[in-house]
Amino acid sequence: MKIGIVCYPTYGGSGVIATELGKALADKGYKVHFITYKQPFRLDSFHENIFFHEVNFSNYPLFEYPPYETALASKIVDVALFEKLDLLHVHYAIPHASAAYIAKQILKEKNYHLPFITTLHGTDITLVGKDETFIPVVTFSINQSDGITSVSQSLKDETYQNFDITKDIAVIPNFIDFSRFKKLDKEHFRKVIAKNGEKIIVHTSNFRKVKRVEDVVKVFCKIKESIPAKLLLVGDGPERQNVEKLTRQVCMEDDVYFLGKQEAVEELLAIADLFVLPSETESFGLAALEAMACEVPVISTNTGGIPEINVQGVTGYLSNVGDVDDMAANAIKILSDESTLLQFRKNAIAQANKFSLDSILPMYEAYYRKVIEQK
Ligand code: GMT
Repeated sequence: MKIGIVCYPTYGGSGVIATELGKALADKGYKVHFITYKQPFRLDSFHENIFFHEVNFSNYPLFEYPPYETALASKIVDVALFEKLDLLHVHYAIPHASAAYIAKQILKEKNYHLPFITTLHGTDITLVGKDETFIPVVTFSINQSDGITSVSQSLKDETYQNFDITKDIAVIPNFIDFSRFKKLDKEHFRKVIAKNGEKIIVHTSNFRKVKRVEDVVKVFCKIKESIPAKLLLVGDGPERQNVEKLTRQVCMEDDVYFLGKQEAVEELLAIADLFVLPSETESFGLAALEAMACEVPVISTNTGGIPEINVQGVTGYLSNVGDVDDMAANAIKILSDESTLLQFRKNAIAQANKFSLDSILPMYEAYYRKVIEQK
C-alpha cells in the first residue's frame, strides 16, 4: 500500500505521531510519502520505504499571506499521480483536511480516486477549529473525509458537540514506541543535576498558553517548601519569556533548568521522578504518556483526554485546571515516600503498556483497509 502523510513538521504531538506512524508503517513494508513544508523533526534517518516531498510556495510580494493550502493541494495531486498513492492520511484538520478535499476533487477530474483520512489531534477542534473564522471549512472538510479518527474519546465527544458532524469518528489513541521510550540508566546525569539527591521534576511542551507552564513553576515552588527538588523545563515557545520572568520572581532560578527543544526527551525522562502537565485543555497528552513509558508518574489536570491516560491515585493524580495547591499536595504525596514513588512508577509503565505501538498500529492498518475498500 502507498500512503501519503500530511502533518505539521514542527515540535508538537500531532507531527510526532504522524512521523512515528509513518516510520512504523515503513518498517512493515508500506511505502510512505510525507508531504509537508519542512522535513518532520523526527524523520531523521534514511529508510528505503520513506519519501519526503517538500511543499514549496511562492513568496510573491502580492501575498501578505502565502497561499499554503493551495500549494499543499497541488503537491498532493502531483505526488498522488506520480507515486500512485492508494490513500492520504492527514494529521490535524486545519488546513490539511480542506487541502486534501481540494486535491481529491482535482484528481477525480483526472479519473484518479484518492480517499483521505483526517486524524483530529486536539486544538484543531478544541481551540483553533472552534473559532468562528474556521467553523464552516473545518466542518465541511471533516464531513468530506473518507475516514475520521480522533486520538481520544473525549476529543471525539467534543467534536460532535462543537461541529455538525454527520459521519462516524473512530477513536485510535496515540501510541508509544517502547524501543525508544523506556527507562534508561542515566544515573551519572542525575548526579550532575541533583548533586544532593534532590527529586527531579520534568515538564515538556511547546510553551503555548494552553500548556499553562507558569503553573508548573508555581507547583514546583510549593513542592520545594517540603522536598528538595530541581525542575527541568524542556521545549520552547511563545510563553517561555513569561515563564522565565516568573521563575526569577518567585523561585530560586538556580533550581530551574530551561533546556529548550531537546530531541532525546527519553534521556531526560530517565532521571525524572515526576512529570507535571497542568494544561488548560489536552486532547490526549502524548508527553505524559512518554513520561509514563519511562516509569515517571504524572501530576496533571483532569481536562480533555488526560483522564484516559493518567489514572487518579494509580499512575499519578489529576486536579482541576489552575489548582496548583492540589497539584503540589499530590506531588508531595508521591515524592515524600520512596515505596509510594516506586509503586507509582510501576503503575505508570503498566498503564503505558496499553498504548504500545504494537497494539495501536494494527488499528490504523485495519482502518486504512476499511477506507480503501469502501469506495
Ligand atoms: O498542541 C497543539 O496545539 C496541537 C497538537 C500538536 O501538534 O502538538 O497537540 C495535540 O495533539 C497531540 C497528539 O495527538 C496530543 O497529545 C495533544 O494533547 C494535543 N494538544 C492539545 O490538545 C492541546
